[in-house]
Amino acid sequence: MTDKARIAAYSGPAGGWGSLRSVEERLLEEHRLASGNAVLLRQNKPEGYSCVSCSWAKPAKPRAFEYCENGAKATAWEITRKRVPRDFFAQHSIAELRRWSDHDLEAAGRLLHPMRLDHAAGHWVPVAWEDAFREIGRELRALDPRSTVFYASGRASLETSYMWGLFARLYGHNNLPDSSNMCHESTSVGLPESIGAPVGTVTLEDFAATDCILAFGQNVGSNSPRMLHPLQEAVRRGVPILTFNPLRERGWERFTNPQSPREMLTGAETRISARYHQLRAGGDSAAILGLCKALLEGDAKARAAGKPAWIDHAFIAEHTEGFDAFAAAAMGTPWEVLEAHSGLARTALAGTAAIYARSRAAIGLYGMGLTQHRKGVENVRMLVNLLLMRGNIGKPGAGVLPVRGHSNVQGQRTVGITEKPKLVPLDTLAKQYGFTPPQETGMNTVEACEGIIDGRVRAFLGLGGNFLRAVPETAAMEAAWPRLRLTVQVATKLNRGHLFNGEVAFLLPCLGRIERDEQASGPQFVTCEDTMTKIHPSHGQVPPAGSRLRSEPAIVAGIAQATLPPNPRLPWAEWVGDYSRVRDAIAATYPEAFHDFNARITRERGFHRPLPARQRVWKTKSGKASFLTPSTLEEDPDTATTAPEVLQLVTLRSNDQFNTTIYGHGDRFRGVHGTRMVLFVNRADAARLGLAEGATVALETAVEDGICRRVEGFRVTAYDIPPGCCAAYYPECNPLIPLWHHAEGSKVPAAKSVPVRIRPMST
Ligand SMILES: Nc1nc2c(c(=O)[nH]1)N[C@H]1C(S)=C(S)[C@@H](COP(=O)(O)OP(=O)(O)OC[C@H]3O[C@@H](n4cnc5c(=O)[nH]c(N)nc54)[C@H](O)[C@@H]3O)O[C@H]1N2
Ligand SMILES: Nc1nc2c(c(=O)[nH]1)N[C@H]1C(S)=C(S)[C@@H](COP(=O)(O)OP(=O)(O)OC[C@H]3O[C@@H](n4cnc5c(=O)[nH]c(N)nc54)[C@H](O)[C@@H]3O)O[C@H]1N2
Ligand SMILES: [Mo]
Repeated sequence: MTDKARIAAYSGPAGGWGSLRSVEERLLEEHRLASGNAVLLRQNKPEGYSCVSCSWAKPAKPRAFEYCENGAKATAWEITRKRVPRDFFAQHSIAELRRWSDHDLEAAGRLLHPMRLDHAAGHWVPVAWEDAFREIGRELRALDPRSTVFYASGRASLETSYMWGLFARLYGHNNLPDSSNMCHESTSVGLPESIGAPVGTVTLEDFAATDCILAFGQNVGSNSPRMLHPLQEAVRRGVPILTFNPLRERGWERFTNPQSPREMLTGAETRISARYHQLRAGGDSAAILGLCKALLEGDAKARAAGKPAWIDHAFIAEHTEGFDAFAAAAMGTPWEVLEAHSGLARTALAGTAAIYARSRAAIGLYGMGLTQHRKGVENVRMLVNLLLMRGNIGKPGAGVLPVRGHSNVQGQRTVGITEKPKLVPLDTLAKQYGFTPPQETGMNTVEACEGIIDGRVRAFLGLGGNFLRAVPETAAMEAAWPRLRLTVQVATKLNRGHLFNGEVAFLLPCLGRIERDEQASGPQFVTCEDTMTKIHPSHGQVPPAGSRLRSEPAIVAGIAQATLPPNPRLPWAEWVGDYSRVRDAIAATYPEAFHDFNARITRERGFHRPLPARQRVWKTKSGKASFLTPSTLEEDPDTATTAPEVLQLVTLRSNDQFNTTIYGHGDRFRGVHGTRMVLFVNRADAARLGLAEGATVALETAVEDGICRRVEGFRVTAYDIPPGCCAAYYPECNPLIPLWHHAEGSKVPAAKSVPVRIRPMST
């Protein structure tokens, strides 16, 4: 915590002048104030680049400024003028760098030179690209492929991701965990069971046609600010937005469009949510069951009085199964139980259900507040239940909308980044490349961590990301990591994950998506899929940060060629020379989604991949959309406790970070300046537990498994958060999350409810 640390309630809206100031500060820090603004004009445009921040959809007719505060920060971060010079590591040993903060490591600038770890010297030393590839290939050939893990963070393009997954399978494994395993995997598991599709059904056009929006567990102002534009337009049409979140997030309260001169000059604000429910963390299933119960009760009354039904009975009869059991469970659960688990009053839930019952077409959107729980998969399916009750899937203006994180995280799965072989057309791959793909299910993120801790995993290759910092159980993971034989990290900037390495270790710097990528056939572009299943191109704009950087496809191909026996059906070098050849290969593997890929991406500049659920074709076992009857309303049965001093910790993102990338030490919307070591607690809990405002405390995980998990140095801050919950930032809190505390079915770490005890610290 710095001396400048200050916490004071923020009175401004999301967006507004604070947003413009924040972007300017960031451009200044990266020495990009003049040129940065010009680059930003080409963000999310057909001939421009796709934002490297979140995966929110790009409109067909972009605005002049199709970017937001945090997209601008992500751009500034990538096109920074700061560089890690060749002799940087000779001056800064691994041991020293471990004492640097996450912010300071990345602030060193762009990585420029491939590096090999010199253990004796204790630092990274430059290595030639070809020597690196040769040695990685030699190491991989000596290992059992099934003891290796190829991680991908959700930023890599469709082209790179396809090559990465293919390389893993040719080499002999499906150990392809990705950031999605910590994120929307609860969606990828839950939605297929409910509606027979792993992705959301909403398109941007639906926002223009909807007349009701239900928003669960997502922080729009910080994490997908461009969504505030369609939300603002919806509010102006009188669409009620019904929000469920333990915290009063400013983006769901009010917004001033920083790109509207009128709003900026007059200070006009749009009130976003019509109703704001501050439910208990983990209370969503109970809240949704309450809404459904209120719908059932309202429906019975309305029909008895000869009024229009509250439930779409015809849709339910024709398109769904499991309704009767679900309705019986809702009716059989007493209101007191629903109130206790959700933390919401019956009257509040009934009022919101009545608004929903009057709507014609509703969207249900959500983020990590639903997925990162022990019951994350059930939470997602419960939201679908609520939508199915009124036929809100597969009609204009309606649908389910997981708001994805990384800009191509959804697309990676589409082109084969998954540990589950059943999600990949293995027969097609076998024919296309003349090999026998591995059939065995691979490791996801949690399983890869288990394998690293128990020694089964011998090598870890990371295509971007900051695995070690993003996963739970930091202490055990950092201790186990150096026992790996081989670690390879492909990255743009230095992070803590690069300071823990195997016996043989490489750090390979790559081009970012905003940079021009010249290959043998000329300038290349890549493609990504957004959260609304739209595929679009991204063209690099600025010169590369350094002349020795290689593109991600070139690095993947380099390692693959050095590892695999030659195979004339795998033209790695030609693929690197011309990415349209990779797109041809993707089209051959996935013809339904990607037929005529190159022609369509050039001609139409983007296309939606087909989604049967949008047409009410349900690719589920029963051929119908399926109601889930919840197994329990206990949010986190594996750590349930009644001890009064235990609070449920929610781990949060600030408005000044992108995952483990910390742009600055503050969180404007929550009134935090100059620090990230803040513990938000309910005022009554603070009084009850004897915690003085501003006191410094430690957090300890309240589970009995023989491991002491503790993080120190948080400043107690009374906050508007429901009793029994507290909140602090990710990734600082990751050492507190037990590896086994994850969602049933999807294994997404349950980062939104970690039972903790608060311990005083003498300062
Ligand atoms: N600027 C910026 N943009 C980002 C990112 C970033 O770090 N910075 N990260 C990207 C990535 S990878 C992702 S996955 C997304 C993440 O975006 P979000 O899905 O918004 O994730 P979080 O910031 O973790 O916040 C989740 C929200 O859920 C609420 N919440 C917590 N627990 C519960 C609960 O039990 N129930 C309910 N209903 N709500 C709850 C929190 O108060 C918070 O508002 O954003 C993406 N975009
Ligand atoms: N406690 C807690 N833990 C969480 C979460 C939480 O809410 N709470 N959220 C989870 C979620 S939703 C996610 S998605 C994960 C995120 O996990 P990751 O995706 O693994 O982490 P990031 O912080 O996004 O990765 C940042 C690093 O990516 C590298 N990078 C950036 N751009 C590029 C590029 O173009 N190419 C390459 N090769 N590298 C690049 C940079 O070196 C940078 O340091 O964390 C998860 N962990
Ligand atoms: Mo994410």
